[in-house]
Amino acid sequence: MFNFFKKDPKVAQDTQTNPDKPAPSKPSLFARLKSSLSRTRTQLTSKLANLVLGKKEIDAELLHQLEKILLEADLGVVVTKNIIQKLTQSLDRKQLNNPQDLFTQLKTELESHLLPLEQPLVINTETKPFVIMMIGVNGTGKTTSIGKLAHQLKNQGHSLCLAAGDTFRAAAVEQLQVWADRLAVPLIKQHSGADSASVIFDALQSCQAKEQDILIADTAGRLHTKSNLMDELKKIKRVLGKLDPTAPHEVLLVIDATTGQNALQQAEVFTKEIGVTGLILTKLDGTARGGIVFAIGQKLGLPIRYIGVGEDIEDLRPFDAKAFVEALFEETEETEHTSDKI
Ligand SMILES: Nc1nc2c(ncn2[C@@H]2O[C@H](COP(=O)(O)OP(=O)(O)OP(=O)(O)O)[C@@H](O)[C@H]2O)c(=O)[nH]1
Ligand SMILES: [Mg+2]
Repeated sequence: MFNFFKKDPKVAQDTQTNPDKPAPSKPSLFARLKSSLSRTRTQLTSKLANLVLGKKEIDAELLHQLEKILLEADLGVVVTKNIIQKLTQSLDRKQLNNPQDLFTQLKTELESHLLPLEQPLVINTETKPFVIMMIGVNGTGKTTSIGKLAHQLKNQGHSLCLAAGDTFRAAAVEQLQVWADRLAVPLIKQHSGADSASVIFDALQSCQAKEQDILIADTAGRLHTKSNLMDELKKIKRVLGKLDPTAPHEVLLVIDATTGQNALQQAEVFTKEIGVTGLILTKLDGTARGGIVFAIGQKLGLPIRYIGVGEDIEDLRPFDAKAFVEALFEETEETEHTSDKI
């Protein structure tokens, strides 16, 4: 695929090399984001490139083909229709004169859908502890994201503790214990099968006594029935409120991007039943359907706090709308981007 875009200066800043410093071999955040979105990029932008290949003009038929591509990349009907409508208006006003115009406007439209969702998690340090509850169906990446997030927050200088609130799945406590040991943060836990709300209540008490900055509570992704799970999560919120009426301060819903439209339905249930303040969208590295970010954003209007782009500890990223769209459109060959090394 050939590159339609010059590097955006705002994104490029992040990837500048200081000539005085030897470049470490670690790829920049942007290069990593780009490589993790490669499957979605193939699905979306490579098809776009083929679509306009050899074309000098943009016409209604081409926009029709574009509509199909956007739908196949899981952007969802509403976002796709909205974008095609805007492009059609520009075509009618003779503002889409060549493929470059089309790509430029498409990028702008994509960004404008994502920008309102870019609201990073802000830890209120006056609230001690700031309580984060991690929820979502089983296997979406809750426990792993807790580990990655705890790592980041600790590096930012916060003291924190973890609560092993998934008392249902065998080995869930051990999984979180591995993270707690690795990060050297305290884990409050009980035996498997214990009451989840009681574990998290104890954890908050302990965290309050130690004046820790942040508590992150893991929860189960599956119980015997879905209504059991919702009841348990509601109970956890209730008991937290007994110790601190303002807790939980953040309820993060973890969504697996590889599950496409299913993810959307799950998100709607959790949002309605529990109340969600932010999203973590995981496994964007494992899907060609990263366009689901647009559909989820449009449908739920909830802030996307983080995206998961791999299994490494560093692979949880604050969501950056501009970088996300840029990564979908940028050329992949690393050799063309020597400045991508930091
Ligand atoms: N490739 C990739 N894998 C991820 C990402 N986030 C999580 N995973 C993997 O997804 C799998 C499930 O992650 P968990 O954190 O155990 O999921 P969970 O939601 O806690 O699952 P339950 O405890 O069963 O409810 C693990 O193998 C993780 O390494 C991501 O962003 N990218
Ligand atoms: Mg888990």
